[in-house]
Amino acid sequence: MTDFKSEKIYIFGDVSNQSRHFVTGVVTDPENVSDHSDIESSGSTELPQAVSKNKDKKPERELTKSELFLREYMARALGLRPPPKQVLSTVNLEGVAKLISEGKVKKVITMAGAGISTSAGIPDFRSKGTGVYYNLDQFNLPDPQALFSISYFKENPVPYYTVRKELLLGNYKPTPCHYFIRMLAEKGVLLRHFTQNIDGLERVAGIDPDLLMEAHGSNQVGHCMECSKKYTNLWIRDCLKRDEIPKCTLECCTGTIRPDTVFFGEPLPKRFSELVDQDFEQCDLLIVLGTSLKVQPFASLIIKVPEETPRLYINLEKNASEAKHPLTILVFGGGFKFDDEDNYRDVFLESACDDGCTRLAELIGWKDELTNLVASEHARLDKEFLEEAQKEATELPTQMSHQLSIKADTKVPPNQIPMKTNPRESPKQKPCHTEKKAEISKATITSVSASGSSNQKPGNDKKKQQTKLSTKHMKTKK
Ligand code: CNA
Repeated sequence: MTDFKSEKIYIFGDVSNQSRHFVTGVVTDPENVSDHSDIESSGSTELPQAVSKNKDKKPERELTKSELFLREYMARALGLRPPPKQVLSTVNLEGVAKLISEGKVKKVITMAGAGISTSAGIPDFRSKGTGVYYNLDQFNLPDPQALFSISYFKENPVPYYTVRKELLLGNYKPTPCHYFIRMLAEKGVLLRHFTQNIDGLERVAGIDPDLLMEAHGSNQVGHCMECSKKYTNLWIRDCLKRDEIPKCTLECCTGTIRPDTVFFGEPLPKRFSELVDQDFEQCDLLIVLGTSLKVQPFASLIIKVPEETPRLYINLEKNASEAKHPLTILVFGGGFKFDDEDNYRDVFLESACDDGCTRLAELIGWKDELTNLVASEHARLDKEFLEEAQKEATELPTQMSHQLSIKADTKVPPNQIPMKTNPRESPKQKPCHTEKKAEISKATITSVSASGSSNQKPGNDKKKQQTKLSTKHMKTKK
């Protein structure tokens, strides 16, 4: 365990790709970036394009957004511009609530991180003691981020799936904070919810998918890393329940199934940069919830709203979001200015997200509605989870009796289970070579032998290695 819990800023995304327009960089210490070697891979590619309108005239060029920002910043620093208008009547939670209750904001953006789901039972990354990064000793990783790096996953998916098993198998209920975001949507004031979370709880909470931007993807689907065949979360869950690393079911393929989430070192979805460009310049209130703001390019979104736009940050800790070093300010735009004398728009509420959102709802006059929404939705989900569990319990004996009947059938070896035994998804196995093989493959799926790992098919001596998750690795939380 080294400096991963410190002030490092981590980047999701291939800076040469979709996220090019962001000022992206890894800053070992955001307050000490004078050494340029500390800024790796600046992805800002908005270099001025010379636009020559008239050959005889000096070429004119349009200023890029970054240049405009710098020009405005410098002009303001030199006192050449009037200070931005203060929108909040008071720079505190009451002031924010007043804006909402008086209908003065119509384009609210919410930005969230793992902290909005911890009260649902899903650990975040960086909370001391409970965060995922504090519970990885058993894996002997080169560094904690390796767990979520695509290169390491390709090499060894066991630590990832062992840690993620709990998240993927759990039935989690959205938190009051999730439902507060839904209420903003239902009141017609939510422009977009940008989340770094992959737990899908925003969808479960009933937030319209059009209003959602899951910046780091979602674990609702996955695909084979070799042949790209799609697999549902439910199918992946079934593998994990059997303590197996999900492997492609196609006879000709031995690929590992990966969830469609963004790993470190991968580009963010194209829709992300499109929506950032489209939404942030219109935003009239920014609410940032439960994130350490350490992962780029997400973290620097807070500087993309207009200068007048109030910004509310609800989190258990303030984090290093207040930049002080001039170079940090130039690179990342300054961050929040909670404690500055001339702060006219940044409000920090040191609080759990649920409490903070409930307090905000109370000040707006929505508290009863929020409480009722949470209660009714939780009751509905409890019922659904119970029905699901009952269904699974009744399916189990069916699966076992089916296996017994197969054992009696000499055409299929006893250690192989028919496809039908996976009730939630029947990935259609396509023939790789011949019809005959296809017939056989239809009747079989990979099974784990007593020794640990083989998939034998009649007439096919190819063995598909199936990695079994070690039960000693299952529990990562203490
Ligand atoms: P992080 O770096 O672990 O930071 C979480 C922040 O939330 C910390 O500053 C905590 O102090 C704060 N926090 C924790 N609990 C609460 C609470 N109840 N109320 C208020 N604040 C709280 O996580 P980030 O989201 O900032 O980092 C981005 C990573 C984490 C993304 O790539 C995510 O995919 C990833 N992640 C997601 C999940 C999930 O989907 N639920 C879980 C764990 C990690």
